[in-house]
Amino acid sequence: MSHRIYHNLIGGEWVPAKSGKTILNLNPADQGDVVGEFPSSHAEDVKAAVAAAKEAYATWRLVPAPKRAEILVRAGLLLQQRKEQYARDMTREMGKVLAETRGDVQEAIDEAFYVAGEGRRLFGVTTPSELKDKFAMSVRMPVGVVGLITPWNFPMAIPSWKLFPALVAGNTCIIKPATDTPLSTYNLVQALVDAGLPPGVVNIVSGSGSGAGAALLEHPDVRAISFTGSSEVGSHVGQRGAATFKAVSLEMGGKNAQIVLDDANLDLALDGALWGAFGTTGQRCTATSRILLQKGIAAKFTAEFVKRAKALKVGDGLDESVQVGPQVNAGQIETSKKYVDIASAEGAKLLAGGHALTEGAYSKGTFFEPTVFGGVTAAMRIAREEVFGPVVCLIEFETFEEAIAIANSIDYGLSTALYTRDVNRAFTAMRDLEAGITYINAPTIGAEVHLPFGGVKQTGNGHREGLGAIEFFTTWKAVYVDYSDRLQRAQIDNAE
Ligand code: UN1
Repeated sequence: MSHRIYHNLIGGEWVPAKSGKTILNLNPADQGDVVGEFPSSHAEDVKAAVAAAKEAYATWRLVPAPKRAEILVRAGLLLQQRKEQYARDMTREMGKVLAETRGDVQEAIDEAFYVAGEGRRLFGVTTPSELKDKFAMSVRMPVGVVGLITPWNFPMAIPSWKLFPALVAGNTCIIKPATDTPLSTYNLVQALVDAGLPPGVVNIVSGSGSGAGAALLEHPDVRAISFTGSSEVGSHVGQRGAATFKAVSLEMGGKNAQIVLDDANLDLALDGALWGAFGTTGQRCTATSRILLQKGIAAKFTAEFVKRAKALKVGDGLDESVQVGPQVNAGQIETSKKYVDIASAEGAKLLAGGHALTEGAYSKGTFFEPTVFGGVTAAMRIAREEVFGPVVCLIEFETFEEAIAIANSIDYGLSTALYTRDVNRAFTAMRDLEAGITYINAPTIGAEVHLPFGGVKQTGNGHREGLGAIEFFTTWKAVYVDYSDRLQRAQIDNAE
């Protein structure tokens, strides 16, 4: 079957990688289905993209922010019109089920309208000067040319979290999409282009992390890098970015806990755990990968959870009756298998799943059974390390305080959830859980675009997307206007 060949977008032109090399984008539900062929870019392509972004910056930064925002509004409307097609493209390249890829496109639509509003805010502050007849204010300026490195699990939403705020703030961008899922970035950027985005303001350079990603990181004219991916790669990105004084925003791993207290609405907690653990085939940085169960409900919850996990329908995400799609590629299957081995060797008890699915229609893709481990203790690797697959572990505890301590005992701090009807404990957990996000009576997944998104400890380096993105994509300038017509020396003449 013939497939389409895609090019990089540089300075408004669609051009192949200079090397002529390409990477195939395969459907994880059917590896014989080639979604498209994308450039394998390297330093010379990145160089051209940065030059184009730099040139475009000279004019884009001067476009009034409310006008920049109008392009986002139009792009949001186009995404609404194209939602179904873009969701289908995304399921085909990434695997998650249609309901979820529709949600992913919806998240980009939400982001467009949310961030477009920022075009009429971008507030600065004024403050009294310490001197007479002097006016003091601070204004937000764009950072310049920014590099965006995005993951495969939210192939349109996460690029939108980075592109839209960067654009409204007046930056120009080079985006390097994940090698597994470039098409959704192309679709997103196509909507921007069709909405009237001028050439060079957004450039796409497809390729691997070691090829295109590294070159972006090393380029001296790139002033900021926003990265979402693993903590291992993120640490490297942060260190290399520091070498050329780039601002670096890192959003990385999680080992998110859902705590269920004895007084919880058990059905609700079960629904939440199932969705949190196996939605997106467990491939969210917010995925529930530890379920902490208080002793009183543990046995009942475990039995019911295992039953429901086993009943989930795994298959091609384009089939509307499927609940759990494939994992994105064979490497992820290997990681899931590796952690099943690790957990078994540590003495955890396999209660459901545990294997790759390879028979019949499954043989064409990269499928893994929804997997549940019981008898897990907080010290085990399966309770501490991110799997990024449909593998969840159950940990039992006696007291609420113990649950908080277990939840906090890991190196990550992205999302957490507590199921209880006790308002005092809910508020205590909201204060004491070490995480960027805490849910009460809702699962660990499902963040909304207009709240701060990000985490503590090895999940991040202090920045936030959503509410925090404008902060990252702007830099403050302090402006003083002296209208006294005489020299006034700060800290010296203010004693008068
Ligand atoms: C991610 O997994 O990197 O909160 C992002 C959620 C989604 C975003 C997840 N809205 O689960």
